[in-house]
Amino acid sequence: MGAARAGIEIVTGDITRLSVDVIVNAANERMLGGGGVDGAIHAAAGKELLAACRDVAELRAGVRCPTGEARLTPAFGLPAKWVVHTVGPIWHGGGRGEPKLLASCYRQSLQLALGQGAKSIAFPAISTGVYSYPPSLASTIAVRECDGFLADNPSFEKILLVAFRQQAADILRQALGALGTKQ
Ligand code: AR6
Repeated sequence: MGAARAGIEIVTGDITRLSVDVIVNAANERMLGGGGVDGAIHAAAGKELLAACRDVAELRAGVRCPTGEARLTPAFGLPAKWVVHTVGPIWHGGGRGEPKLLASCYRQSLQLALGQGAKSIAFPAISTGVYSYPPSLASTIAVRECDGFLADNPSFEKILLVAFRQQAADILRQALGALGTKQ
């Protein structure tokens, strides 16, 4: 449903079905799949995605992508062209740098997409599932970072913020509305 701000759109449903240049995966540091949206993306993309993830260099044992960073792979069987894998912070109450790390996920993902010449990207609600980040706080960060990116990169066409459930969409819409009133 409708865009509250040009360039940012909130949609409800399964991110793996979207025909955008880039979809973002809420991965973990190992980058070898998991549950939630990570499991759905790997299942829909096929086994080649796992092989591509395995090929990403390990920085240290078991860490291909540290929390707050992002890595790019092709999207294989998905309608998208690329997958950006980013690792959101696990929520520990907010005092362990979670807001900065989550903002960094959005920023790095958007920069990687830009570097590929992408014009459209879809994000799931990073960290708000297994990693327990409060959805309203996470949504505020998501819309702020996306809005800032679009202000800096006006030729980028579309950022979809994908809510898996209606309640998450309502929370995102509220955050987008609040952003509008601050400017
Ligand atoms: N499309 C869009 N959103 C989805 C989908 C989907 N197909 N499936 C789930 N979501 P989570 P996290 C939503 O747990 O909190 C994994 O095991 C979901 O409702 O997927 O960052 C990884 O391997 C929620 O709002 O990611 C990591 O170990 C959002 O996606 C860990 O979970 C994120 O939930 C990462 O946890």
